[in-house]
Amino acid sequence: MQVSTDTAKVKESIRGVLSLLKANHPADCMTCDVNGRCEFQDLTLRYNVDSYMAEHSLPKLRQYSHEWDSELASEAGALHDSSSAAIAIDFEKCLRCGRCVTACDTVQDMNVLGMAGRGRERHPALITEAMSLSKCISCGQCAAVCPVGAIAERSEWREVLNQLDSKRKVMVCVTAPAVRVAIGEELGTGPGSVTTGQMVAAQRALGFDYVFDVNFAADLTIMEEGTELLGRLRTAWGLEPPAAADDDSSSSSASSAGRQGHQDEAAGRGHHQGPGPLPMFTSCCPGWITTVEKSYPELIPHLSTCKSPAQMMGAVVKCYFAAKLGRQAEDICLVSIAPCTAKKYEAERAEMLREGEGQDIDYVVTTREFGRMLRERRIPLASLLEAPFDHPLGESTGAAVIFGNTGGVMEAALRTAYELAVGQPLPKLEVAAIRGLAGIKEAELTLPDDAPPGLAGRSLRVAVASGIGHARHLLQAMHSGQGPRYDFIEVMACPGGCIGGGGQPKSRDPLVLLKRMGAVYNLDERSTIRKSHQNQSVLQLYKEFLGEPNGPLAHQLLHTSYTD
Ligand code: HC1
Ligand code: SF4
Repeated sequence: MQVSTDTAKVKESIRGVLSLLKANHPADCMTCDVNGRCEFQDLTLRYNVDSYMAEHSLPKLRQYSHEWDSELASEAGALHDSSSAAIAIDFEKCLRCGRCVTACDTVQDMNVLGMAGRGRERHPALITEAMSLSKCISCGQCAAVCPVGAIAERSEWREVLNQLDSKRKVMVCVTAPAVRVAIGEELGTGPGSVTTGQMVAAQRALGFDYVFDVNFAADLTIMEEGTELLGRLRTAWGLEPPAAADDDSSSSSASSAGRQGHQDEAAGRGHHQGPGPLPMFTSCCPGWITTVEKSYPELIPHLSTCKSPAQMMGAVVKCYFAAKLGRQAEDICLVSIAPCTAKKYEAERAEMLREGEGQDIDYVVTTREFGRMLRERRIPLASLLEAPFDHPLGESTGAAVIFGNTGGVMEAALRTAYELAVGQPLPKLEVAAIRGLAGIKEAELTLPDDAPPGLAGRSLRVAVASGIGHARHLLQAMHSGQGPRYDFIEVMACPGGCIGGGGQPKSRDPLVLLKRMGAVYNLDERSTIRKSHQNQSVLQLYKEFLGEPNGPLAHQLLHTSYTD
Protein backbone atom coordinates (compact mmCIF):
# COMPACT_ATOMS: atom_id res chain seq x y z
CA MET A 1 0.00 0.00 0.00
CA GLN A 2 1.27 3.47 -0.79
CA VAL A 3 0.16 6.20 1.60
CA SER A 4 0.51 9.82 0.55
CA THR A 5 0.76 12.21 3.45
CA ASP A 6 1.57 15.43 1.67
CA THR A 7 -1.04 15.85 -1.05
CA ALA A 8 -3.15 18.96 -1.55
CA LYS A 9 -6.16 17.07 -0.20
CA VAL A 10 -4.31 16.01 2.96
CA LYS A 11 -3.04 19.54 3.48
CA GLU A 12 -6.54 20.95 3.13
CA SER A 13 -7.79 18.45 5.66
CA ILE A 14 -5.03 19.40 8.11
CA ARG A 15 -5.88 23.07 7.64
CA GLY A 16 -9.49 22.30 8.48
CA VAL A 17 -8.58 20.51 11.70
CA LEU A 18 -6.12 23.20 12.74
CA SER A 19 -8.77 25.85 12.04
CA LEU A 20 -11.24 24.12 14.30
CA LEU A 21 -8.63 24.02 17.05
CA LYS A 22 -7.60 27.61 16.53
CA ALA A 23 -11.18 28.92 16.41
CA ASN A 24 -11.45 28.46 20.12
CA HIS A 25 -7.84 28.61 21.24
CA PRO A 26 -7.20 31.55 23.58
CA ALA A 27 -5.79 34.46 21.58
CA ASP A 28 -3.08 35.31 24.11
CA CYS A 29 -0.03 34.18 22.14
CA MET A 30 1.69 37.52 22.63
CA THR A 31 1.91 36.99 26.39
CA CYS A 32 1.96 33.19 26.49
CA ASP A 33 5.16 31.73 28.00
CA VAL A 34 5.64 29.36 25.07
CA ASN A 35 5.25 32.07 22.42
CA GLY A 36 7.79 31.30 19.71
CA ARG A 37 8.36 27.78 21.07
CA CYS A 38 4.84 26.43 20.40
CA GLU A 39 4.17 23.48 18.08
CA PHE A 40 0.62 24.67 17.46
CA GLN A 41 1.79 28.15 16.55
CA ASP A 42 4.33 26.63 14.14
CA LEU A 43 1.67 24.48 12.49
CA THR A 44 -0.84 27.30 12.10
CA LEU A 45 1.85 29.36 10.38
CA ARG A 46 3.08 26.49 8.22
CA TYR A 47 -0.45 25.66 7.02
CA ASN A 48 -1.54 29.28 6.70
CA VAL A 49 -4.53 28.60 8.90
CA ASP A 50 -5.58 32.26 9.15
CA SER A 51 -6.34 32.38 5.44
CA TYR A 52 -8.31 29.13 5.69
CA MET A 53 -10.35 30.65 8.52
CA ALA A 54 -10.94 33.78 6.46
CA GLU A 55 -12.10 31.70 3.49
CA HIS A 56 -14.50 29.68 5.62
CA SER A 57 -17.12 30.94 7.95
CA LEU A 58 -15.37 31.81 11.21
CA PRO A 59 -18.59 32.11 13.26
CA LYS A 60 -19.51 28.58 12.16
CA LEU A 61 -16.10 27.25 13.17
CA ARG A 62 -16.36 29.09 16.47
CA GLN A 63 -19.82 27.73 17.17
CA TYR A 64 -18.67 24.18 16.58
CA SER A 65 -15.62 24.64 18.77
CA HIS A 66 -17.63 26.35 21.49
CA GLU A 67 -19.96 23.39 21.78
CA TRP A 68 -16.91 21.27 22.07
CA ASP A 69 -15.32 23.33 24.78
CA SER A 70 -18.35 24.01 26.92
CA GLU A 71 -18.66 20.24 27.17
CA LEU A 72 -15.01 20.11 28.14
CA ALA A 73 -15.49 22.82 30.75
CA SER A 74 -18.43 21.13 32.39
CA GLU A 75 -16.85 17.68 32.45
CA ALA A 76 -13.23 18.40 33.22
CA GLY A 77 -13.88 20.31 36.42
CA ALA A 78 -11.14 22.85 36.91
CA LEU A 79 -9.71 24.16 33.64
CA HIS A 80 -7.03 26.03 35.54
CA ASP A 81 -4.94 24.78 38.43
CA SER A 82 -2.25 26.78 40.16
CA SER A 83 -2.21 24.86 43.42
CA SER A 84 1.17 23.23 42.70
CA ALA A 85 4.46 24.95 43.54
CA ALA A 86 5.92 23.58 40.32
CA ILE A 87 3.29 22.93 37.64
CA ALA A 88 0.63 25.28 36.25
CA ILE A 89 -2.35 23.97 34.28
CA ASP A 90 -4.42 25.92 31.78
CA PHE A 91 -6.60 23.36 30.00
CA GLU A 92 -8.24 26.14 27.97
CA LYS A 93 -5.15 25.90 25.78
CA CYS A 94 -5.32 22.11 25.58
CA LEU A 95 -5.41 20.51 22.12
CA ARG A 96 -6.33 17.11 23.60
CA CYS A 97 -3.35 15.32 22.11
CA GLY A 98 -3.03 13.27 25.29
CA ARG A 99 0.78 13.35 25.37
CA CYS A 100 0.73 14.62 28.97
CA VAL A 101 -1.40 11.66 30.03
CA THR A 102 1.00 9.21 28.37
CA ALA A 103 3.95 10.87 30.11
CA CYS A 104 2.28 10.85 33.52
CA ASP A 105 0.50 7.52 33.28
CA THR A 106 2.58 5.27 31.03
CA VAL A 107 6.11 6.65 31.44
CA GLN A 108 6.03 7.83 35.04
CA ASP A 109 3.35 5.43 36.30
CA MET A 110 1.91 8.29 38.38
CA ASN A 111 -1.70 8.49 37.13
CA VAL A 112 -2.16 12.06 38.24
CA LEU A 113 -3.51 12.92 34.79
CA GLY A 114 -5.95 10.75 32.86
CA MET A 115 -8.30 10.95 29.89
CA ALA A 116 -11.88 11.86 30.75
CA GLY A 117 -15.00 11.70 28.57
CA ARG A 118 -15.67 9.61 25.50
CA GLY A 119 -15.47 9.96 21.74
CA ARG A 120 -14.94 13.48 20.53
CA GLU A 121 -15.31 14.76 24.09
CA ARG A 122 -12.28 12.86 25.28
CA HIS A 123 -9.78 15.15 26.95
CA PRO A 124 -6.95 15.16 29.51
CA ALA A 125 -8.00 15.94 33.06
CA LEU A 126 -6.74 15.85 36.60
CA ILE A 127 -7.78 12.68 38.41
CA THR A 128 -8.12 14.58 41.71
CA GLU A 129 -9.75 17.93 42.37
CA ALA A 130 -6.45 19.80 42.45
CA MET A 131 -2.76 19.14 41.84
CA SER A 132 -2.04 19.89 45.50
CA LEU A 133 -4.35 17.05 46.53
CA SER A 134 -2.80 14.59 44.10
CA LYS A 135 0.26 12.37 44.29
CA CYS A 136 1.97 14.59 41.70
CA ILE A 137 5.75 14.60 42.18
CA SER A 138 6.29 17.81 40.17
CA CYS A 139 8.54 15.99 37.68
CA GLY A 140 7.21 18.09 34.80
CA GLN A 141 7.30 15.27 32.26
CA CYS A 142 3.76 16.29 31.30
CA ALA A 143 4.91 19.87 30.67
CA ALA A 144 7.94 18.73 28.66
CA VAL A 145 5.71 17.06 26.07
CA CYS A 146 2.86 19.58 25.96
CA PRO A 147 2.82 21.03 22.42
CA VAL A 148 1.34 24.30 23.70
CA GLY A 149 1.28 26.01 27.10
CA ALA A 150 -1.57 24.00 28.62
CA ILE A 151 0.75 22.37 31.16
CA ALA A 152 3.88 24.28 32.04
CA GLU A 153 6.29 25.02 34.85
CA ARG A 154 5.09 27.67 37.30
CA SER A 155 6.69 30.66 35.71
CA GLU A 156 9.20 32.69 37.73
CA TRP A 157 11.40 34.24 35.04
CA ARG A 158 9.64 37.60 34.98
CA GLU A 159 10.11 38.02 38.73
CA VAL A 160 13.81 37.23 38.34
CA LEU A 161 14.17 39.88 35.63
CA ASN A 162 12.39 42.35 37.92
CA GLN A 163 14.81 41.51 40.74
CA LEU A 164 17.77 41.98 38.40
CA ASP A 165 16.41 45.34 37.24
CA SER A 166 15.68 46.59 40.74
CA LYS A 167 19.31 46.10 41.87
CA ARG A 168 18.06 45.93 45.46
CA LYS A 169 19.98 42.76 46.32
CA VAL A 170 23.25 41.05 45.54
CA MET A 171 22.17 38.83 42.63
CA VAL A 172 23.73 35.35 42.63
CA CYS A 173 23.10 32.70 40.02
CA VAL A 174 23.83 28.97 40.25
CA THR A 175 23.36 26.50 37.40
CA ALA A 176 22.63 22.76 37.49
CA PRO A 177 24.86 20.29 35.63
CA ALA A 178 22.39 19.44 32.85
CA VAL A 179 21.63 23.02 31.81
CA ARG A 180 24.99 23.59 30.10
CA VAL A 181 24.25 20.84 27.57
CA ALA A 182 20.72 22.09 26.87
CA ILE A 183 20.51 25.89 26.93
CA GLY A 184 22.21 26.07 23.53
CA GLU A 185 19.65 23.59 22.19
CA GLU A 186 16.83 25.78 23.57
CA LEU A 187 18.29 28.72 21.67
CA GLY A 188 18.91 26.86 18.43
CA THR A 189 22.49 25.52 18.55
CA GLY A 190 21.35 21.90 18.30
CA PRO A 191 21.02 19.00 20.78
CA GLY A 192 24.21 18.05 22.58
CA SER A 193 25.91 21.40 22.08
CA VAL A 194 27.90 22.51 25.12
CA THR A 195 27.83 26.22 25.90
CA THR A 196 29.16 26.45 29.46
CA GLY A 197 31.35 29.52 28.93
CA GLN A 198 28.74 31.36 26.88
CA MET A 199 26.11 30.46 29.47
CA VAL A 200 28.19 32.11 32.19
CA ALA A 201 28.74 35.16 29.96
CA ALA A 202 24.99 35.34 29.34
CA GLN A 203 24.27 35.22 33.07
CA ARG A 204 26.67 38.13 33.60
CA ALA A 205 25.00 39.98 30.72
CA LEU A 206 21.64 39.50 32.44
CA GLY A 207 23.07 41.38 35.42
CA PHE A 208 24.04 38.72 37.96
CA ASP A 209 26.74 39.93 40.35
CA TYR A 210 28.13 36.45 41.04
CA VAL A 211 27.89 33.37 38.85
CA PHE A 212 28.51 30.12 40.72
CA ASP A 213 28.00 26.51 39.79
CA VAL A 214 25.76 23.82 41.32
CA ASN A 215 28.53 21.45 40.19
CA PHE A 216 30.62 22.77 43.10
CA ALA A 217 27.90 21.55 45.44
CA ALA A 218 27.65 18.25 43.55
CA ASP A 219 31.27 17.63 44.60
CA LEU A 220 30.32 18.70 48.12
CA THR A 221 27.39 16.26 48.03
CA ILE A 222 29.74 13.43 47.16
CA MET A 223 31.87 14.26 50.20
CA GLU A 224 28.78 14.16 52.41
CA GLU A 225 26.92 11.28 50.75
CA GLY A 226 30.07 9.19 50.26
CA THR A 227 30.91 9.59 53.96
CA GLU A 228 27.33 8.71 54.89
CA LEU A 229 27.43 5.60 52.69
CA LEU A 230 30.72 4.43 54.18
CA GLY A 231 29.25 4.92 57.67
CA ARG A 232 26.19 2.83 56.81
CA LEU A 233 28.34 0.13 55.21
CA ARG A 234 30.70 -0.09 58.18
CA THR A 235 27.74 -0.44 60.54
CA ALA A 236 26.13 -3.12 58.36
CA TRP A 237 29.46 -4.97 58.10
CA GLY A 238 30.03 -4.77 61.86
CA LEU A 239 33.16 -2.60 61.55
CA GLU A 240 34.31 0.17 63.85
CA PRO A 241 33.79 3.70 62.52
CA PRO A 242 37.02 5.15 61.16
CA ALA A 243 39.00 7.36 63.57
CA ALA A 244 37.70 10.95 63.47
CA ALA A 245 39.89 13.27 61.44
CA ASP A 246 41.69 15.95 63.44
CA ASP A 247 39.79 19.16 63.10
CA ASP A 248 42.69 21.57 62.99
CA SER A 249 40.70 24.26 61.26
CA SER A 250 38.80 25.79 64.16
CA SER A 251 41.42 28.46 64.65
CA SER A 252 41.55 29.42 60.96
CA SER A 253 39.70 32.27 59.35
CA ALA A 254 36.43 30.53 60.15
CA SER A 255 35.04 33.23 62.38
CA SER A 256 35.19 35.72 59.53
CA ALA A 257 32.82 33.50 57.61
CA GLY A 258 30.51 33.13 60.57
CA ARG A 259 31.48 29.54 61.27
CA GLN A 260 31.66 29.69 65.03
CA GLY A 261 28.09 30.83 65.51
CA HIS A 262 26.78 28.18 63.16
CA GLN A 263 28.87 25.47 64.85
CA ASP A 264 27.69 26.33 68.34
CA GLU A 265 24.13 26.19 67.13
CA ALA A 266 24.73 22.90 65.31
CA ALA A 267 26.25 21.30 68.38
CA GLY A 268 23.39 22.59 70.52
CA ARG A 269 20.77 21.04 68.26
CA GLY A 270 22.38 17.60 68.37
CA HIS A 271 21.39 17.13 64.75
CA HIS A 272 23.81 14.30 63.96
CA GLN A 273 22.29 10.82 64.28
CA GLY A 274 23.78 7.37 63.77
CA PRO A 275 24.07 5.72 60.35
CA GLY A 276 20.81 4.64 58.69
CA PRO A 277 20.01 1.26 57.10
CA LEU A 278 21.02 -0.22 53.74
CA PRO A 279 20.32 0.02 50.94
CA MET A 280 20.89 3.74 50.97
CA PHE A 281 19.00 5.70 48.30
CA THR A 282 20.27 8.93 46.77
CA SER A 283 18.39 12.08 47.72
CA CYS A 284 19.34 14.60 45.00
CA CYS A 285 16.10 14.32 43.07
CA PRO A 286 13.09 16.07 44.62
CA GLY A 287 10.69 14.09 42.39
CA TRP A 288 12.06 10.86 43.85
CA ILE A 289 11.90 12.26 47.41
CA THR A 290 8.22 13.10 46.93
CA THR A 291 7.58 9.64 45.49
CA VAL A 292 9.03 8.05 48.62
CA GLU A 293 7.17 10.40 50.95
CA LYS A 294 3.82 9.95 49.25
CA SER A 295 3.98 6.33 48.10
CA TYR A 296 6.75 4.48 49.98
CA PRO A 297 7.08 6.15 53.41
CA GLU A 298 8.59 2.95 54.84
CA LEU A 299 11.70 3.74 52.74
CA ILE A 300 12.32 7.15 54.36
CA PRO A 301 15.08 5.84 56.70
CA HIS A 302 16.84 4.49 53.60
CA LEU A 303 17.07 7.92 51.96
CA SER A 304 20.40 9.66 52.31
CA THR A 305 19.95 12.61 54.63
CA CYS A 306 21.96 14.81 52.24
CA LYS A 307 20.18 17.82 50.79
CA SER A 308 20.36 17.99 47.01
CA PRO A 309 23.42 19.76 45.58
CA ALA A 310 21.20 22.73 44.66
CA GLN A 311 20.00 23.12 48.23
CA MET A 312 23.51 22.58 49.61
CA MET A 313 24.58 25.39 47.32
CA GLY A 314 21.75 27.51 48.71
CA ALA A 315 22.90 26.96 52.29
CA VAL A 316 26.57 27.62 51.45
CA VAL A 317 25.77 30.84 49.56
CA LYS A 318 23.39 32.18 52.22
CA CYS A 319 25.62 31.30 55.21
CA TYR A 320 29.24 31.10 54.12
CA PHE A 321 29.36 33.38 51.09
CA ALA A 322 27.06 36.04 52.62
CA ALA A 323 29.38 36.20 55.65
CA LYS A 324 32.41 36.46 53.37
CA LEU A 325 30.77 39.49 51.74
CA GLY A 326 29.93 40.90 55.16
CA ARG A 327 26.22 40.73 54.28
CA GLN A 328 23.13 39.06 55.73
CA ALA A 329 21.42 36.13 53.99
CA GLU A 330 18.44 38.36 53.13
CA ASP A 331 20.73 40.77 51.24
CA ILE A 332 21.30 38.07 48.65
CA CYS A 333 18.84 36.97 45.97
CA LEU A 334 19.83 33.46 44.87
CA VAL A 335 18.51 32.19 41.55
CA SER A 336 18.92 28.55 40.63
CA ILE A 337 18.74 27.56 36.96
CA ALA A 338 17.71 23.93 36.66
CA PRO A 339 16.51 21.37 34.13
CA CYS A 340 13.92 20.42 36.71
CA THR A 341 10.45 21.65 37.62
CA ALA A 342 10.43 19.85 40.99
CA LYS A 343 13.29 22.06 42.19
CA LYS A 344 10.71 24.86 42.46
CA TYR A 345 8.83 22.78 44.98
CA GLU A 346 12.03 21.63 46.72
CA ALA A 347 13.18 25.23 47.32
CA GLU A 348 9.92 25.97 49.17
CA ARG A 349 9.88 22.86 51.36
CA ALA A 350 9.71 23.56 55.09
CA GLU A 351 12.57 21.07 55.59
CA MET A 352 14.84 23.33 53.53
CA LEU A 353 14.24 26.43 55.66
CA ARG A 354 16.75 27.26 58.35
CA GLU A 355 15.37 28.61 61.62
CA GLY A 356 14.25 32.22 61.30
CA GLU A 357 15.49 32.47 57.70
CA GLY A 358 13.70 32.68 54.36
CA GLN A 359 14.29 30.29 51.49
CA ASP A 360 17.93 29.57 50.70
CA ILE A 361 17.06 29.54 47.00
CA ASP A 362 14.81 32.46 46.18
CA TYR A 363 13.85 31.52 42.62
CA VAL A 364 14.19 28.43 40.46
CA VAL A 365 13.94 28.91 36.72
CA THR A 366 14.01 26.03 34.27
CA THR A 367 16.29 25.78 31.23
CA ARG A 368 13.28 26.82 29.12
CA GLU A 369 12.64 29.86 31.32
CA PHE A 370 16.33 30.78 31.18
CA GLY A 371 16.09 30.66 27.38
CA ARG A 372 13.05 32.89 27.54
CA MET A 373 14.95 35.41 29.68
CA LEU A 374 17.81 35.53 27.18
CA ARG A 375 15.43 35.94 24.22
CA GLU A 376 13.55 38.66 26.08
CA ARG A 377 16.78 40.58 26.80
CA ARG A 378 18.16 39.94 23.29
CA ILE A 379 21.29 38.23 24.64
CA PRO A 380 22.81 36.18 21.79
CA LEU A 381 24.18 33.20 23.72
CA ALA A 382 25.97 31.53 20.81
CA SER A 383 27.98 34.59 19.84
CA LEU A 384 29.14 35.57 23.34
CA LEU A 385 32.77 35.13 24.36
CA GLU A 386 33.21 32.40 26.95
CA ALA A 387 33.50 33.55 30.56
CA PRO A 388 34.60 31.62 33.68
CA PHE A 389 32.53 30.96 36.81
CA ASP A 390 33.33 33.00 39.90
CA HIS A 391 35.42 31.38 42.60
CA PRO A 392 35.52 29.67 45.00
CA LEU A 393 31.96 28.35 44.53
CA GLY A 394 32.43 27.90 40.80
CA GLU A 395 35.12 25.23 40.85
CA SER A 396 34.07 21.67 40.05
CA THR A 397 35.31 18.32 38.80
CA GLY A 398 34.27 15.88 36.08
CA ALA A 399 32.52 13.84 38.76
CA ALA A 400 30.11 16.71 39.36
CA VAL A 401 28.96 17.30 35.81
CA ILE A 402 27.98 13.64 35.34
CA PHE A 403 25.30 14.15 38.01
CA GLY A 404 23.23 15.33 35.04
CA ASN A 405 23.11 11.80 33.54
CA THR A 406 21.30 8.81 35.00
CA GLY A 407 23.98 6.82 36.86
CA GLY A 408 26.18 9.88 37.26
CA VAL A 409 25.61 10.46 40.98
CA MET A 410 26.39 6.79 41.59
CA GLU A 411 29.54 6.84 39.45
CA ALA A 412 30.77 10.03 41.13
CA ALA A 413 30.07 8.55 44.58
CA LEU A 414 31.90 5.32 43.71
CA ARG A 415 34.96 7.23 42.46
CA THR A 416 35.25 8.90 45.86
CA ALA A 417 33.90 6.33 48.32
CA TYR A 418 36.03 3.53 46.85
CA GLU A 419 39.20 5.59 46.98
CA LEU A 420 38.56 6.93 50.49
CA ALA A 421 37.76 3.46 51.84
CA VAL A 422 40.37 1.42 49.99
CA GLY A 423 43.15 3.98 49.70
CA GLN A 424 43.56 3.52 45.94
CA PRO A 425 41.54 4.79 42.95
CA LEU A 426 38.81 2.78 41.23
CA PRO A 427 40.52 0.54 38.67
CA LYS A 428 38.53 2.36 35.97
CA LEU A 429 36.88 5.72 36.58
CA GLU A 430 34.14 5.09 34.00
CA VAL A 431 31.69 2.57 35.44
CA ALA A 432 30.30 1.32 32.11
CA ALA A 433 27.57 -0.90 33.59
CA ILE A 434 25.70 2.08 34.99
CA ARG A 435 26.02 4.31 31.91
CA GLY A 436 23.45 4.58 29.11
CA LEU A 437 19.72 5.13 28.91
CA ALA A 438 18.42 1.77 30.21
CA GLY A 439 15.75 2.43 32.87
CA ILE A 440 17.36 0.06 35.39
CA LYS A 441 21.09 -0.67 35.60
CA GLU A 442 23.25 -2.39 38.16
CA ALA A 443 26.88 -3.08 38.96
CA GLU A 444 28.96 -4.95 41.50
CA LEU A 445 32.34 -3.81 42.79
CA THR A 446 34.66 -6.10 44.68
CA LEU A 447 37.09 -4.44 47.04
CA PRO A 448 40.73 -5.56 46.47
CA ASP A 449 42.53 -8.05 48.69
CA ASP A 450 44.94 -5.37 49.89
CA ALA A 451 42.09 -3.13 51.15
CA PRO A 452 42.19 -2.25 54.87
CA PRO A 453 41.19 -4.99 57.35
CA GLY A 454 37.48 -5.80 57.29
CA LEU A 455 37.03 -4.43 53.76
CA ALA A 456 39.22 -6.74 51.67
CA GLY A 457 37.24 -8.95 49.31
CA ARG A 458 33.85 -7.41 50.20
CA SER A 459 31.37 -6.67 47.42
CA LEU A 460 29.36 -3.53 46.89
CA ARG A 461 26.18 -3.94 44.86
CA VAL A 462 24.61 -0.87 43.36
CA ALA A 463 21.56 -0.15 41.21
CA VAL A 464 20.42 2.87 39.21
CA ALA A 465 16.89 3.69 38.06
CA SER A 466 15.63 6.63 36.05
CA GLY A 467 11.98 7.39 35.45
CA ILE A 468 9.53 6.66 38.24
CA GLY A 469 7.98 3.80 36.25
CA HIS A 470 11.36 2.04 36.24
CA ALA A 471 11.99 2.88 39.89
CA ARG A 472 8.69 1.21 40.78
CA HIS A 473 9.72 -1.93 38.88
CA LEU A 474 13.01 -2.01 40.75
CA LEU A 475 11.26 -1.61 44.11
CA GLN A 476 8.75 -4.34 43.23
CA ALA A 477 11.56 -6.73 42.32
CA MET A 478 13.37 -5.93 45.57
CA HIS A 479 10.16 -6.32 47.57
CA SER A 480 9.43 -9.73 46.06
CA GLY A 481 12.96 -10.86 46.97
CA GLN A 482 13.98 -11.28 43.30
CA GLY A 483 17.48 -10.30 42.34
CA PRO A 484 20.40 -9.25 44.51
CA ARG A 485 20.36 -7.19 47.70
CA TYR A 486 21.72 -3.75 46.92
CA ASP A 487 23.84 -1.50 49.11
CA PHE A 488 23.32 1.78 47.30
CA ILE A 489 20.64 2.84 44.82
CA GLU A 490 20.40 5.98 42.71
CA VAL A 491 16.96 7.07 41.58
CA MET A 492 16.20 10.02 39.32
CA ALA A 493 12.55 10.74 38.57
CA CYS A 494 13.04 11.71 34.95
CA PRO A 495 13.95 9.26 32.17
CA GLY A 496 17.68 9.65 31.46
CA GLY A 497 18.16 11.64 34.68
CA CYS A 498 18.37 15.44 34.76
CA ILE A 499 19.29 15.70 31.07
CA GLY A 500 15.67 14.59 30.50
CA GLY A 501 14.25 16.88 33.19
CA GLY A 502 10.78 18.35 32.92
CA GLY A 503 12.21 21.86 32.45
CA GLN A 504 14.55 20.99 29.58
CA PRO A 505 13.98 22.08 25.97
CA LYS A 506 10.99 20.38 24.39
CA SER A 507 12.18 18.08 21.66
CA ARG A 508 10.77 15.62 19.12
CA ASP A 509 14.25 14.29 18.32
CA PRO A 510 14.35 10.64 19.46
CA LEU A 511 18.12 10.87 19.90
CA VAL A 512 18.09 14.03 21.96
CA LEU A 513 18.78 12.36 25.31
CA LEU A 514 21.71 10.40 23.89
CA LYS A 515 23.18 13.59 22.46
CA ARG A 516 22.86 15.44 25.79
CA MET A 517 24.26 12.41 27.63
CA GLY A 518 27.29 12.21 25.32
CA ALA A 519 27.93 15.91 25.84
CA VAL A 520 27.93 15.46 29.63
CA TYR A 521 30.37 12.52 29.52
CA ASN A 522 32.57 14.51 27.18
CA LEU A 523 32.77 17.33 29.71
CA ASP A 524 33.89 14.82 32.34
CA GLU A 525 36.52 13.29 30.05
CA ARG A 526 37.91 16.73 29.27
CA SER A 527 38.14 17.71 32.95
CA THR A 528 41.59 17.79 34.48
CA ILE A 529 40.19 16.72 37.88
CA ARG A 530 37.57 13.98 37.80
CA LYS A 531 37.04 13.06 41.46
CA SER A 532 35.02 15.14 43.92
CA HIS A 533 37.40 14.67 46.83
CA GLN A 534 40.08 16.44 44.78
CA ASN A 535 38.05 19.65 44.40
CA GLN A 536 40.40 22.06 46.18
CA SER A 537 37.70 24.69 46.80
CA VAL A 538 35.48 22.08 48.46
CA LEU A 539 38.38 20.96 50.66
CA GLN A 540 39.07 24.59 51.53
CA LEU A 541 35.40 25.07 52.47
CA TYR A 542 35.69 22.20 54.96
CA LYS A 543 38.94 23.58 56.32
CA GLU A 544 37.75 27.14 56.61
CA PHE A 545 34.11 26.69 57.54
CA LEU A 546 32.37 23.31 57.65
CA GLY A 547 34.81 21.20 59.66
CA GLU A 548 34.66 17.57 58.57
CA PRO A 549 32.21 15.75 56.27
CA ASN A 550 29.13 14.66 58.23
CA GLY A 551 30.33 16.78 61.18
CA PRO A 552 27.89 18.87 63.24
CA LEU A 553 27.96 21.99 61.07
CA ALA A 554 27.84 19.98 57.86
CA HIS A 555 24.83 18.16 59.26
CA GLN A 556 23.09 21.34 60.23
CA LEU A 557 23.54 23.06 56.88
CA LEU A 558 23.80 20.28 54.32
CA HIS A 559 21.49 17.54 55.57
CA THR A 560 17.74 17.37 55.95
CA SER A 561 14.82 15.19 57.03
CA TYR A 562 11.69 13.91 55.28
CA THR A 563 7.98 13.86 55.99
CA ASP A 564 5.43 11.11 55.37
FE1 HC1 B 1 19.95 17.74 38.68
FE2 HC1 B 1 21.32 17.63 40.83
S1 HC1 B 1 21.86 16.45 38.93
S2 HC1 B 1 19.15 16.87 40.68
O1 HC1 B 1 18.80 16.77 37.85
O2 HC1 B 1 21.83 16.21 42.00
O3 HC1 B 1 17.90 19.96 38.64
O4 HC1 B 1 21.29 18.92 36.26
O5 HC1 B 1 21.12 20.26 39.76
O6 HC1 B 1 20.47 19.48 43.03
O7 HC1 B 1 24.11 18.58 40.96
C1 HC1 B 1 18.60 19.06 38.55
C2 HC1 B 1 20.70 18.45 37.12
C3 HC1 B 1 20.90 19.11 39.73
C4 HC1 B 1 20.87 18.74 42.26
C5 HC1 B 1 23.06 18.29 40.92
FE1 SF4 C 1 2.30 13.55 36.38
FE2 SF4 C 1 4.83 14.45 36.78
FE3 SF4 C 1 3.02 15.95 35.46
FE4 SF4 C 1 2.78 15.55 38.11
S1 SF4 C 1 4.41 16.67 37.07
S2 SF4 C 1 1.13 15.49 36.60
S3 SF4 C 1 3.52 13.43 38.28
S4 SF4 C 1 3.86 13.95 34.79
